[in-house]
Amino acid sequence: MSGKTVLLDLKHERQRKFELFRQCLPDHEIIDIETGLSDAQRDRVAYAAVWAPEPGLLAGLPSLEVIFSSGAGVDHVFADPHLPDKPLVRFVDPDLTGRMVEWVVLQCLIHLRQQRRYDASQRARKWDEAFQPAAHEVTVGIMGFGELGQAAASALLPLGFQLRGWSRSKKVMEGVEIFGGKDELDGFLGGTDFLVSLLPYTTETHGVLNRDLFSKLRHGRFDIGPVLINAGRGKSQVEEDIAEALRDGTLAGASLDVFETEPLPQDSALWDFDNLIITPHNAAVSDAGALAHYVARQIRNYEAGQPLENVVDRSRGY
Ligand code: NDP
Ligand code: OXD
Repeated sequence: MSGKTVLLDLKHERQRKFELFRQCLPDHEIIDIETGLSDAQRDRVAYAAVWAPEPGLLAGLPSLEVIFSSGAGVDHVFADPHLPDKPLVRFVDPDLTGRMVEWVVLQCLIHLRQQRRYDASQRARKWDEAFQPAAHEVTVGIMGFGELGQAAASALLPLGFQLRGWSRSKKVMEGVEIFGGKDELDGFLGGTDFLVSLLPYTTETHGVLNRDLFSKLRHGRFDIGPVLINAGRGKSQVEEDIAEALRDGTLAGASLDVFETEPLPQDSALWDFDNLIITPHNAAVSDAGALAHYVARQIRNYEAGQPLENVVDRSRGY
């Protein structure tokens, strides 16, 4: 074995991921943190592929050159207060993007077509004809208009939804009304019926999905809105506010894939709402094969002297 050492600290399917990394990088030494790390191995780790590394683990690797996040988000890596100043590469991949698009489109359609209501009516053997707006009458506003937000918009547009996107810097996409920065947030919210959040978690996005923000969404047009759909990060939402907003009608419905505390505690009030759809932070899982191929490709390019892709800008925090 001539190549450098790759340390894996990944959640789920560890053995499968270990085998896939070995297949994709046959010349490199692959070590899974679970099987233990000798001092000699620790000294030669050049690359680490991690989800939420133990604080201090990465700082204790003297030969570390590059850190790979196994997710698109990097907040769980930044949670390490001793994170060494090495390039941090996030996971940007068509498989992951496709999964997120599936989830967002599904949630928008469930709320548009009032599926939860019809499920309940069916259980009650009730013929329940409700007023049904069409997609073109509903505006989906996407907060966090990056890789995933733009891909979701591209899939929602052909269904007829009206689309708007909000991000820090203004983007350009045909058919999408674009908003940027704090100054344009209220304008963005005021015309939004379904709010989709695909924001990363940073100090700036902490708790942004709160009561005050929900009250600024467009109200009074249809019974089906406004709706909150969040697959960004749980700590960007205030769950007490979501529960209260669902109770008093400030929100007509919600779909949440991410939570302040994961797994969502048994005693959370969120479990009890009929029009709140809960999924267990699996809107877009990182496929083991896609991840191994992605990291291997980046390592091969890096070792051939080419620049790394999708390196996180630490000053932005995402
Ligand atoms: P990107 O970095 O491509 O996009 C992030 C977007 O958020 C950008 O448009 C960025 O603005 C915007 N943004 C960041 N901070 C702010 C802010 N303070 N105010 C306004 N806009 C802001 O990331 P991805 O699209 O690849 O991923 C987004 C997030 O999705 C991840 O960070 C992760 O948390 C979550 N995720 C969840 C998964 C799940 O299964 N639930 C799976 C994968 C990802 P700008 O364009 O100007 O930089
Ligand atoms: C991610 C995630 O960030 O799965 O990729 O949440």
